[in-house]
Amino acid sequence: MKLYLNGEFVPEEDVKISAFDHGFLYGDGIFEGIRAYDGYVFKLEEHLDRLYDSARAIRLEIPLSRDEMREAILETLRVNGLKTAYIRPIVTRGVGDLGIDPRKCARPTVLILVKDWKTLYPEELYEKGLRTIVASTRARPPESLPPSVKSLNYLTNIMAKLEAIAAGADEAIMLDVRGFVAEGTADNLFAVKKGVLYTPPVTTNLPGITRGVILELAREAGYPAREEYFGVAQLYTADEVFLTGTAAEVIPIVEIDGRPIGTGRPGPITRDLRERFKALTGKPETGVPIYEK
Ligand code: PXG
Repeated sequence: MKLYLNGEFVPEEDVKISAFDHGFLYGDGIFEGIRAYDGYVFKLEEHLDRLYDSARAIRLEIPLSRDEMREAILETLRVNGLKTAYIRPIVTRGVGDLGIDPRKCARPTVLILVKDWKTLYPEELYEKGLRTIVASTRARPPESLPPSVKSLNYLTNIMAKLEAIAAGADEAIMLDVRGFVAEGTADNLFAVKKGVLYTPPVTTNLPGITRGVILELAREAGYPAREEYFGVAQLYTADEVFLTGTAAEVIPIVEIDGRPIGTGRPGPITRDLRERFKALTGKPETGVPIYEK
């Protein structure tokens, strides 16, 4: 693959990032995780909105206009002849000095990474569902870095993931500092009880693009959906629980802390929403075309 690096297309093995880049030294930067399906970049405008909002929140000026960024993403896909792919634009504070002072960084680094990924997880995982634990590591409170900033700092989430790995589970569920359910380590969370969907407000988690699509699909399908805080007990006693994210799409959770959720098998509403989600991808109505039609 050729990657976009500061305006040029560079073979991935030749991409060089400075050891003094503050993205590397301090995780000072932001990113997006986007997918293209069958020639259309899914919800590209929503991802661009979030990228530019993340940048603004950390006072990082992306050296490309939004139109230039959109074009750079599409051109990176074209240069590699990709129609179905995973796309990761990354913008760091840039090359600076030792010491965190961002004023030493003259120009942000822009890297657009693409990968030829058709399916990220084996179908079997969706059929079986995930076994999870509730992590003791709490999600970062909005009083420090707001969770809406998709920053290069994932250590809190990685700590939770390590707990899941140590417990022999597939994934961790994170609580906020008050003990309410927040999200997965790289996905938003939904619970279903008596036909109603519940997901925490985005004050404690990333405003996921997939989360937004699922809320819309739920309304269309006639499932009432509520954005409210709930605790671990509501999670244990839910009929269904699932995660949503660009990489995983919609994935069922069948076990939490050794307790089966509902029947212990992926539930009908999770399945229905997954099908409805899949039907939306690769369409001009939900994506930006990579190639002229
Ligand atoms: N919460 C967090 C903390 C995330 O990092 C989501 C929710 C889901 O958002 P979207 O917009 O994707 O529906 C994310 C997603 C990956 C990967 O490649 C994905 C994310 C972060 C790191 C890795 O699986 N972000």
